[in-house]
Amino acid sequence: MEFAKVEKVEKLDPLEFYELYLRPCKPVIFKDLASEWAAVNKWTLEFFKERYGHWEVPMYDSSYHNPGKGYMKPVVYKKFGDYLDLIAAGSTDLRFHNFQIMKRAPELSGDFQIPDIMDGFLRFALMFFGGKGAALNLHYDIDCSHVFLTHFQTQKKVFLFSPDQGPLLYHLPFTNHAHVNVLNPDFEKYPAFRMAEGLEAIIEHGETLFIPKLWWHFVYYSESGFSLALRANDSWATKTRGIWNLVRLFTMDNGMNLLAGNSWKTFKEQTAHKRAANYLNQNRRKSA
Ligand SMILES: O=C(O)CCC(=O)C(=O)O
Ligand SMILES: [Fe+2]
Repeated sequence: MEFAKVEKVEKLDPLEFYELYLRPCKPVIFKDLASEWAAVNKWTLEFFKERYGHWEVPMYDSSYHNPGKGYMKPVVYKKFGDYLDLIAAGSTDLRFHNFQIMKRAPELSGDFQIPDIMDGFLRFALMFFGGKGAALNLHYDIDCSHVFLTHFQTQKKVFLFSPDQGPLLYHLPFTNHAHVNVLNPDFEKYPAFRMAEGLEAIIEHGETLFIPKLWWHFVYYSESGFSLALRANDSWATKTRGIWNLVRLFTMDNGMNLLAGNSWKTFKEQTAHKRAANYLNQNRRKSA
């Protein structure tokens, strides 16, 4: 599949950002949004190991969305230091994600700043660690925030799709995710995915990817590394929609997963396939 590259910008002011990217909801990579942050030079795998290596942390892998008891649960707990050694040594599909750093390590908050590129930043920061080759399923962020994802030390790739393409990605109903493997798609199983138009963001050390609200993203750790995600939400309408989504989707999906496991998964997949087929039919009719 061909992916257009997400453009990189420098020295963008808030007005330009608003006009060119925020209002049209268009992804972009800032080369310098984090350039003044102490974290850019200070945060390394060794730094985290020295300070927090003794923590027990939850690990996730590609079975994250398998139905049943393990649905969206950690596969194992590990000493953070051992995990950091593991990713420093090479490939593993284990990830440590959604680590709430302001809560767990508030002293690190001084190492980065809330950007002034737009209003509405939440005082809430998440960190993500992954080993070379690890990937995070196609999903959109359920709280409907815009995400500013700054990557450190290495490179990682994020594949992005606009919100209206959900049916082509086989969006699983009652969830915020989809199971198409963007890097190695099974077109027999997911034929409509051929029509999807994606973007590829290659984020290097110290660069920040802007993921507009509700945009689908598939994260691939081309090298072991870690990122910090800051979130912004400047509208009450989307904030309310985000909270409603969290309650509605999580309660329904988690409840049904526990009650029905595999048959709930099959129902979601069949619905996703029906919606993709309808989408293709409608488009065929339009272009006929
Ligand atoms: O970088 C990652 O591992 C996941 C990032 C992500 O999905 C997010 O910030 O919303
Ligand atoms: Fe995300």
